[in-house]
Amino acid sequence: MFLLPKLPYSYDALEPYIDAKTMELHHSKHHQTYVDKLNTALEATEWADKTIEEVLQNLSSLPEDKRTAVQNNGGGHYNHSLFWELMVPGGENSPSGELSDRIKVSFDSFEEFKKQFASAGAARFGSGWVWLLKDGNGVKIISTPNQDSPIMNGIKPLLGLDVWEHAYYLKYQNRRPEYIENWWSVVNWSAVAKRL
Ligand code: MN3
Repeated sequence: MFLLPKLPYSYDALEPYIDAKTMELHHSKHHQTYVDKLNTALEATEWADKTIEEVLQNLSSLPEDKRTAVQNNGGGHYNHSLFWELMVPGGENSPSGELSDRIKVSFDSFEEFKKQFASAGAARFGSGWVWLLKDGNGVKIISTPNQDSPIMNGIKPLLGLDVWEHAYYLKYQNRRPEYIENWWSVVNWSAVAKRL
């Protein structure tokens, strides 16, 4: 049985960058629905008591009629649980230590990294996520559709950004690039660094 995690801050804590109403709907409705549908899909199977990571890394072993529901809703549960943890009221300006070094190896500068990450978010057609992953001595950016997640390939993402319209539409309407620009203000870089 999977449970909706409590947010580590209040719904209005990420204002003005992410508004309270969006956070409330996103957490208490969207994420809750992924959890509920995941539980329904896995009810009375051996997978109901595994960790979400185990389930998502073994999608091909699941009963075939459950696979799509678990990919979408299990992915949604994992991705959002991570997303909440990677934001913090007030944010932090930039990464430090090994994370900062890795970003410089791959992108030369933090500014260039942010530019490319934002471009990947803007370019994702429809709904999906943008991710930062480890890559050799550096890091790389990828994006995935729907609720697909690097964890489905056994890769633990360092950072993820939800670019579904439900993540920003109330405040930013169609202005996804503006949402992304503001989201940098609430990124919890120490939480990202801990995932290295
Ligand atoms: Mn979402």
